[in-house]
Amino acid sequence: MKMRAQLFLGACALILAASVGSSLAADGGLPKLKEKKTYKVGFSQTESNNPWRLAETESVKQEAAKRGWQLVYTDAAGSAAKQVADVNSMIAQQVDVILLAPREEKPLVPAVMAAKKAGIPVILLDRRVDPVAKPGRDYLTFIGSDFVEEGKRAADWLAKATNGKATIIELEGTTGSSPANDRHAGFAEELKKYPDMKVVASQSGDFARDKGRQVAETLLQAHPDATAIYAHNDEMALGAIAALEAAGKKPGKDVTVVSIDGEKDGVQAIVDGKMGCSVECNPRLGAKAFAAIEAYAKGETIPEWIKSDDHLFDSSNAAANLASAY
Ligand code: GYE
Repeated sequence: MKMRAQLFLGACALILAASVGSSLAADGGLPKLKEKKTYKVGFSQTESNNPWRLAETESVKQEAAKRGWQLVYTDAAGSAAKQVADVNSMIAQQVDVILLAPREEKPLVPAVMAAKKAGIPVILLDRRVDPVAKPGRDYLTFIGSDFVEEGKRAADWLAKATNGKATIIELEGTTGSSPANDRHAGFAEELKKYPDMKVVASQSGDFARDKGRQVAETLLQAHPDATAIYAHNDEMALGAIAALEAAGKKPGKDVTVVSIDGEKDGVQAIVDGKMGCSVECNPRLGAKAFAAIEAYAKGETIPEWIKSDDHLFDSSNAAANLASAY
């Protein structure tokens, strides 16, 4: 009986191995990548509605052109369902590697698994997927910033600027995305150190400027006593600044605005005294991604997380950084 069960399991494993791509590792681990002169790389972008996304896409396209590698580019236009379809189409086109900027944590797990099953290594670019999928096993690595740390740095900056006293409105990023989850968690965690700082309302503005403006408008009406706004990105912070001005308040004086990214309009708002600080989140990840592909094909060990080294912009350095911002 035991023997039969073993035979059955062995046969199942064989059928499974035969049905997936030849480059899938025998141990069920990461697909391998052969060393070649050029690669066909898929890049699945999540949306293109803000300067951060455009700067990221530009850095990927530039690096592909520089190396003479083929790029298959898709834009999911803010839809997780379209993004899953985009990845499936890249699998059908037999790309060598997939760079995936996943819109949300959970809905993109099946896309990662489908690529793995097809023998195509995946690199997560700028956002993570749900931790059921593991780096080094289901995908190669995550390249991007520490979002929990970004939230903490924003909280610490605000604590200093307000002497630890603030009534805060929080504008969250895309619901279910890793930067929104982690920036919320990091900020909340750090706030425990400051008993007189309180978030009185927190709502998603989907990382978009106009949505941020609309949500800020509603929340400011409900909480006219707010003294600070924490936005998960500059686009929403700029929307909030417009909402503050429309409500007859002075951003930077009546209400302190703190944010994340460091895009050009954000840095300009700091120069203008309307935004207090923006914790940098570097979108120029293309060169790192292509270097990781090359190293992996050579058989080098790739770290599970290739972390960005991010700065912080405030009135002390904004003017000096304006020219290099995107
Ligand atoms: O902060 C935001 C963008 O995923 C880290 O997404 C990225 C975030 C970035 O739309 O502006």
